[in-house]
Amino acid sequence: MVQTAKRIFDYKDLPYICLIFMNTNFKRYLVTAALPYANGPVHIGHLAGCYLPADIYVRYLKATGKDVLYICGSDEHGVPITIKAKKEGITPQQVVDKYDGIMKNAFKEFGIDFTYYGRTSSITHHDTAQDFFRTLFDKGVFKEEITKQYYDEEAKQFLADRYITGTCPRCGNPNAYGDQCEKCGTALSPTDLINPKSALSGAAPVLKETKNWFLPMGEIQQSKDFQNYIKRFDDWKSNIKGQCNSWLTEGLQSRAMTRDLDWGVPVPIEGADGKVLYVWFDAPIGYISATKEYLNKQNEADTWTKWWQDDETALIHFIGKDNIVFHAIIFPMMLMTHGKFTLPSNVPANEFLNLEGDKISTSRNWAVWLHEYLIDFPDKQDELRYVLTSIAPETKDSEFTWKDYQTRVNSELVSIFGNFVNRVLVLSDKYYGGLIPTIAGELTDERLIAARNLCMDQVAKSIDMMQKNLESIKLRDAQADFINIARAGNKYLADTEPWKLIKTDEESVKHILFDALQICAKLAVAAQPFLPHTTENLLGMLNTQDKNWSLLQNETILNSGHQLGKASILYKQIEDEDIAKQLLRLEEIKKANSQEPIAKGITEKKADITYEDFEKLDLRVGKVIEAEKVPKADKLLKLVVDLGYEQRTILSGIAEYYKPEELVGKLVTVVANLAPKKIRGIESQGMLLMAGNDFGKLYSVGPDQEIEPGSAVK
Ligand code: B3M
Ligand code: ZN
Repeated sequence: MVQTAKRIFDYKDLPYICLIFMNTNFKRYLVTAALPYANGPVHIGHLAGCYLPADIYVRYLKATGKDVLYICGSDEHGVPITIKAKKEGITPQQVVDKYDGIMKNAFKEFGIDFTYYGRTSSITHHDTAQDFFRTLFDKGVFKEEITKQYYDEEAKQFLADRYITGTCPRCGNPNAYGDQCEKCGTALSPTDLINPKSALSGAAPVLKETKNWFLPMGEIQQSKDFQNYIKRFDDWKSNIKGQCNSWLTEGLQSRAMTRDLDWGVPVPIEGADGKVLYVWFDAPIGYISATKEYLNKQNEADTWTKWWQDDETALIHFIGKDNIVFHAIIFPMMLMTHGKFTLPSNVPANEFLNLEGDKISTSRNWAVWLHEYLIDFPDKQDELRYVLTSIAPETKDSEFTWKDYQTRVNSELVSIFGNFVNRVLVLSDKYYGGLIPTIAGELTDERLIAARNLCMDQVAKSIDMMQKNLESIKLRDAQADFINIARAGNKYLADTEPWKLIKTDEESVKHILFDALQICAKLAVAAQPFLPHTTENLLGMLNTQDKNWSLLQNETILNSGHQLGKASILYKQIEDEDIAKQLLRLEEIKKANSQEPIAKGITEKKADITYEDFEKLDLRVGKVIEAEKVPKADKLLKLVVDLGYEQRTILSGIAEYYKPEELVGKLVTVVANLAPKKIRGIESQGMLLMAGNDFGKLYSVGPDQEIEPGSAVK
């Protein structure tokens, strides 16, 4: 009997069941957005992925009077930073100092209203991350393991996966990374690579034993605490649930929480010299350290536990889909094994945003950068917020195109929202000198009553739906509901035509404009999560400050006799030229990219030949003594090559890769017995051997020592 009861209802489940049940009734909300790597500027994909949705949600919570912290910061560790430093020829510290400021500023410009934006290079963070590690270490959570890792003997360094390149065993791409082949998408480990090479020195790395500390994820997966925790997934978006469940079904593997690197938070235990915490161990702890830092500055240092270690806090992580496993599984395991922490109540992850038919890519510069957008559209932050929310990749990847941006701004923000507000304010100014009209009694005309009822009904329904969608973090739908409020207002005006009615029925016009002004006031309130700059503008035009969310339930927000402010245009049209300019920019980037090798791979293998086949070739060392461009042939150079026993004229298709003067004096390899061939009227008497794939640069192949021209190559 007891057994049966236990199976149906376990008391230990109680807190989790209640959490789901009370999802909207937490005492406080700790909202985080993924800490971006401080290794580059911010683009629209970042914004749409998590910073904007989290901001909308936070602004909504705040408007409803909730106790909220919105925490973010720069992720300043990990290989992405050291790679960038190497590329720019500066130190990792210089990289993070440079980009931390740039990122912070871009977020601010777009109204991303973090309560606090921290940095993982801060002392508080180092201390917090080290304490966290030590606690887990002391509790015996980690498993010590000795594994073999690639080591660069020249650079005297263990190599992170990204620092090893080699040939992909699957597709033959010679530039695959130690963690992934970007050509065929296969996930790899460094030892899978054929002919591995160190990206630091170019040397072949050797395998060397090293000790690291692993989080035994497979074991933790079996624990009662974890099994209880994952019940929460049922309430989460299906893309997250799906990804997590597939990881869990496969069974989780232990993962090293320390790395042999010199950039990061040093591992705070003995025998760990030269090792740092795995960036995915320290980065999420960044949320905790940023919270602490913020509260320290508020002189409330000891209240951080209230935010992190109290079950009445809703911990909500906004992230992009590539970060799901870290936030939904690994970080919760860390929090859980530490023992005191509250676990995430939701992890709303977005899918990816593409740009004009292609994946956004920093390395290919295929992006709309926020700092560049601001140069071309200096006062159109809300327009971008609006479009990115309209196309938010909430359930699947979505696409930003400039044409669509123009259409959405012009036909929704300008024609519906902006136009409605403008008509109402201009008419009120014209008829009532900018005062909210005083109305007596009710409308009497049946037609007007019907139009009014329809409008009021739609406004109320849209507000109701918007609220529900905001609660369940369906922000794209919520914003559509918001625009529907303006749409209903616009229809009311179109149905009643106050600008005509004024000639015959002044009293009814007062009613209509009174109603319309209340809708404007509601729009100002309702816009605040989505379009914060607009809310401030509109509140100014309405000459009011009050934007508390509860006003949306009031029938009247602005009373008769209230003096309105000065009307101005909320949004301007996006012109065709504006869009053409952006498209041209992308076109140029595409062109520049197509000149580089697009896909990196090796030229196909050929069938075997016999030695006799090979022996037929008369290969000789030659010395280039003259070189010039062939007129009207972009790719051809005309060379005179000395073979010792004679001079030959040879045409070679290498003009894109070599300037004529670079070749003069060079020793090359010539196929000397290739039958002569006329090209562009010139007889080419042989061929130069070149190394390269079917695309990209060609390199001439010659002896690596000075040797007589005419020497045989065999
Ligand atoms: N910096 C990865 C990223 O930017 C990583 C997120 C950390 S969140 C704790 O996608
Ligand atoms: Zn591959």
